[in-house]
Amino acid sequence: MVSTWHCGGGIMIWALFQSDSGTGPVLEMPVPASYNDITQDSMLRDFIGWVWYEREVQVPSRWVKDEGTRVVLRVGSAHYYSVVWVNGIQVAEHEGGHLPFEADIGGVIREDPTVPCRITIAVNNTLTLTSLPPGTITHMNDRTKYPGGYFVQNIFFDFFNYAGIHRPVLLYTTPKVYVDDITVFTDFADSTGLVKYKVSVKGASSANLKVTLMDKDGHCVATSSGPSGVLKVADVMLWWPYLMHDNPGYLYSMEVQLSASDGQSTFEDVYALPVGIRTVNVTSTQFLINNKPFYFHGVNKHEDSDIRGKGLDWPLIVKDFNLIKWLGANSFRTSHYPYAEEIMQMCDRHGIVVIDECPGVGIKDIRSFGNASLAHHLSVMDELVGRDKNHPSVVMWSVANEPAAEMPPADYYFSTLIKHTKMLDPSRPVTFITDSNYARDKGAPYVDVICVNSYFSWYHDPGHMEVIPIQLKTQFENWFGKYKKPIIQSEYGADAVPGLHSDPPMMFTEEYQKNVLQSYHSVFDEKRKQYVIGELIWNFADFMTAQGITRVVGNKKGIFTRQRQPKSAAFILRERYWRLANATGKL
Ligand code: E9O
Repeated sequence: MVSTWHCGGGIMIWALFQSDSGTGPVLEMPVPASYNDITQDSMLRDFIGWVWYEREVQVPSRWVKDEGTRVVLRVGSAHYYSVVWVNGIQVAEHEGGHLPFEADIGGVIREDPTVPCRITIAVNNTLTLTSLPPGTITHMNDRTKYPGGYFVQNIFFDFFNYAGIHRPVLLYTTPKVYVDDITVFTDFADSTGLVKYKVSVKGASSANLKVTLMDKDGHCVATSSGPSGVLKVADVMLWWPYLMHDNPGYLYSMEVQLSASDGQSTFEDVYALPVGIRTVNVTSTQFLINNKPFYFHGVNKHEDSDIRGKGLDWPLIVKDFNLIKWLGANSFRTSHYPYAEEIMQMCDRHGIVVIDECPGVGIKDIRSFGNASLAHHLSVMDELVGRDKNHPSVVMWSVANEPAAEMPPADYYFSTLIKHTKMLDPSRPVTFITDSNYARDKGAPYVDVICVNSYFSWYHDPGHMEVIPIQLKTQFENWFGKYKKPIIQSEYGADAVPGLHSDPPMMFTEEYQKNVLQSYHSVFDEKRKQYVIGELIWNFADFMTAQGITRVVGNKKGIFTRQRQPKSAAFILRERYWRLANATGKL
């Protein structure tokens, strides 16, 4: 949560130092971007370890002079572990690659107002058994095979472990006394909307707070004062998903005005939070938004593109939203880590429903179920819920993807993790995505919705599409029979190299991908009348992976290429999603 943004954004060229001693090559490096694909150097593409970013900025002199101004440095995300210095003084340290962190740097820049502000950010992308995602390092000590000091990073997920400063680095200011955080819970009764809010203030023990809720046209619809309260909205416009209503993604604006005094000076701060009024509930067979059944017909995504890697890129973001709408998709999962806040804000505005996933992907090694891993996972959920709790588009938290959920410690691990997430946010269901066996999955008892990934005729029975109807039906019946909870097919798909064709279809051709999808769809159609509440294709677009014998320059399960051009399967899905949307009808 931040107050007024004063400067920042745009592409910034930073200097990147590559070696421990700081004597390695110094490169120009754009931020935001992964550093891996920017140069022609394969060592930098596959680099594991520390890199240093550095740049000088000139901050406005009134920021330096005015002790009543709080100057904040915010890093949108840096992968994976970061240490930040300003003018050589350490101001922040953060573990985790997909969530923001900040430092109050006012004290440091005031020490010597004559020098420019030098920002240094060291980033290390090494993954360990207790990082999220986890990884291990293998040292290759056989000198007859490998050079001295040779090691490899092992990861238990397939997307490329892009590294660097992936989201904007901003400087902004607030007054010394400021709005630190806002939490809203929304509800409605008949035509009255309810916004229960809580505001936390920092920098003073008390402050006057005025809260105003404005509709889309800027008309005030409710007011309140004080750090908590309930705003009542007559003739409420609810927040509805895309394709469910003529006016999806309706947002009010909740303006919090703070005034405070420390005896000598007065402080004023203002923060405007977009608020969508909606409810989410889960029954044993349905997912309800505003008490109406919602069927997820959507995609799984990645933050991934040519050259930029995982770097935030506005043209790409807007293109992806246009493609999502073209497809008639109403939802996506942030596989397998939190996406940029800019994306979440767009989901709110466009009514795109989100399953918000933390970076708990590839928890496969039993040592990653220990106390240190769990403690870190809990704190990542603190950060994720803290960042995304007010987005109406977020309807469910996913705490992990495809963990080894059949291992004995998974029981305690997931019961603790899910309980903690529900404590942080009692208003949303919680899940994790499983690919384990229904009878042995130790985490499934704790989830609200069963989310299953399966790849029949791909990783299992490759080339045999005829098994799909039988195996998929069995999958659904087993999970529902045991748990009596609604089910989302959270991944399914097949690789297709664009331009490869064969009839009869063969693996890796566009026809094969199309036919796999269609076989799944016929079972979804049967089961969605009962308890299947969603289908998310793997994947929206092709994406880069580590090199390996199962990947031809990346994972090709996209229905769009990495450059966002449609494969044949995209047209199948488009036809289906619009049919599903039209069948339910708008409210
Ligand atoms: C996770 C996703 O990140 N699910 C994978 C996707 C894939 O295409 C990946 O990109 O590989 C599938 C899970 C694979 C299960 C493998 C089972 C192998 C049995 C022989």
